[in-house]
Amino acid sequence: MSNAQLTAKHIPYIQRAMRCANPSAKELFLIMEEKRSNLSVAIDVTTKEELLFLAKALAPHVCTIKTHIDMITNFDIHLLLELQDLSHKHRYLVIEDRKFADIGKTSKSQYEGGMYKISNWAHLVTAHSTPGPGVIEGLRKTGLQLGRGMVLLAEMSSQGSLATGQYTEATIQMAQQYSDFVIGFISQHRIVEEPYFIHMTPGVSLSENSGDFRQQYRTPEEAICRDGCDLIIVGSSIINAADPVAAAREHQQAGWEAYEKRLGS
Ligand code: 5BU
Repeated sequence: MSNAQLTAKHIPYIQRAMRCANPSAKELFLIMEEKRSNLSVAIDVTTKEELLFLAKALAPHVCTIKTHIDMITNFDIHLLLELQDLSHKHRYLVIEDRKFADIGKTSKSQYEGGMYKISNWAHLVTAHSTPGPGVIEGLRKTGLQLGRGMVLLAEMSSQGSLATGQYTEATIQMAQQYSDFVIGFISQHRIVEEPYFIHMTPGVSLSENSGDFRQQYRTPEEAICRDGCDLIIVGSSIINAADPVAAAREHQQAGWEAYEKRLGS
């Protein structure tokens, strides 16, 4: 296949890193290549002890750790300092799955202020595109100078999601307008061909998992080879496993094998 014919899903992560204007996007592709991991673990737990225990144990296997910091009942600043320390030591990025969805001014205040001061520690954050470009502009004002990035929700994994069709198309256009800060999408499929945009996908599991509350799952191979996504987000199948480290290793391996298969296809 000549270079001109290569679509993003056939380009190695390392080469895609070189095409990124955003430093966090570049770093993410480099970490994925270096650690041979396209696995993000969603550590959805309710105490800082559990979060740190799992972050430490799973860190060698993942390229990112995804948090819902507002689930933590005993949150304090030490949790963030330790998460940051671990991210340097084990080379992973932190995605705070905050799903900002307000006007730009409010989202900006929620991003940099309040109890969590998310912009201080999260390399990446998620946002809905429902408010229009203002939400990107608000977060970008704070995040760009810190080298942060954001990920737009273009599709969701839950059955009956309204993020389809024209909504997804409009989300793509918003991302293209601000590609210095929007590093990619949460989606269920590859939706664009620009190699610097990363497609992160939740709703992934190796086990025969039927999700609660209409969550839908498919395997790493289906997500990466069939659907063209770049990074798999796995929560309960790892963190609720009898042996979370072994489950992380299995998902890492399955995700990486699917990626190598895709490159060769
Ligand atoms: P699970 O336990 O593997 O189902 O966890 C999936 C995680 O991804 C969880 O933290 C969700 O909040 C998150 N998620 C999702 O499942 N589906 C989506 O469309 C988006 C986020 Br956006």
